[in-house]
Amino acid sequence: MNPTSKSSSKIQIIGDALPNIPWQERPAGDGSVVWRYAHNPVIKRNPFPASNSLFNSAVVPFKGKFAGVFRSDDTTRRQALHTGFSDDGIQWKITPERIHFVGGDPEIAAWDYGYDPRVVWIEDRFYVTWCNGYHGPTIGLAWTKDFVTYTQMENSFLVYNRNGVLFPRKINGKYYMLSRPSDNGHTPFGDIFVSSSPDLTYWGCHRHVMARTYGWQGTKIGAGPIPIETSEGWLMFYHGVLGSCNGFVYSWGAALLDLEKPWKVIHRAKSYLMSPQELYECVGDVPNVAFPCAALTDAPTGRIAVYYGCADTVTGLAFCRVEEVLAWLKENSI
Ligand code: BMA
Repeated sequence: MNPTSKSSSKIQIIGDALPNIPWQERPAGDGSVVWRYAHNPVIKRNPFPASNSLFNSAVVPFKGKFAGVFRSDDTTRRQALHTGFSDDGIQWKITPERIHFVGGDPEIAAWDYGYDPRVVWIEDRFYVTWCNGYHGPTIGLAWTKDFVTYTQMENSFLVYNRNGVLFPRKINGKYYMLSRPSDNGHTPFGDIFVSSSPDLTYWGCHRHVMARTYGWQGTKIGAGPIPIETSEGWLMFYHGVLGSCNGFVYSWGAALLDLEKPWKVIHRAKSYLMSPQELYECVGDVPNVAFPCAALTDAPTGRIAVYYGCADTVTGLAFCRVEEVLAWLKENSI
């Protein structure tokens, strides 16, 4: 594939236009499917004094601009979620006070820790999922309309679980969520599953989606940004973890899931799309981590901007085009 050639393919993103998507063209001579923002990291580690690190965060279009939920580990190294706003998706104002969820059943609402948020618009509001501490990590769920008040709902699953990622619409009348059952530590295993729910409270019909395999995705895998609906299936970016002699290495790749039965994998990447190679991805609090949690899309042009955590310290931005990712996926499928 020549990634710089204009594709005549009919692959389309099903979604809204986002003409102000943060964007840079692929640098001349760069043959990679995904390319990095030239001024990464787009968000540095300490946008407010008590922040030790700012990474693995979720952004969405909001009122013609952008908003998001951000993971900041503070200088006591507790993990919390913060709101942020931006005019352009590049310069962010992050609220120093952490999000205080309201409305949750007191039995589950006591705050322990929260990290790795995802945010999605479904029907009439934004939903936030995150890794929520409740006798160990599970999937927390809340909704907001204004990024000021966040109403907490029931935790979606039993402990231990991470990487809960909602689909952006109901499928055949049910909500769907990807997740990665795990353990209470730095889990040395993990496959992606999908569950469905009539009401976002009661989850069932759990189906296996993909297993860890080898190499960059040999130890565990987990869904990344909200899946992107395309004319050919759900485009799911996901992280894969390699166990090296010196610890875990987090890269990310892509898969295409069936639109009606999202546990059916149509294509799955053999090789990674991005591995930690830049200094800010390799050096930080946790070396060698590239961990995507959000993607903005501009449907008419097929442009995609991915936000990813770098070395559990800062936030990076990368770009790709849907028709090129899918062409690459078809050629590089397991
Ligand atoms: C996972 C989570 C992620 C983190 C990753 C690499 O278990 O804690 O937030 O990015 O490990 O350290």
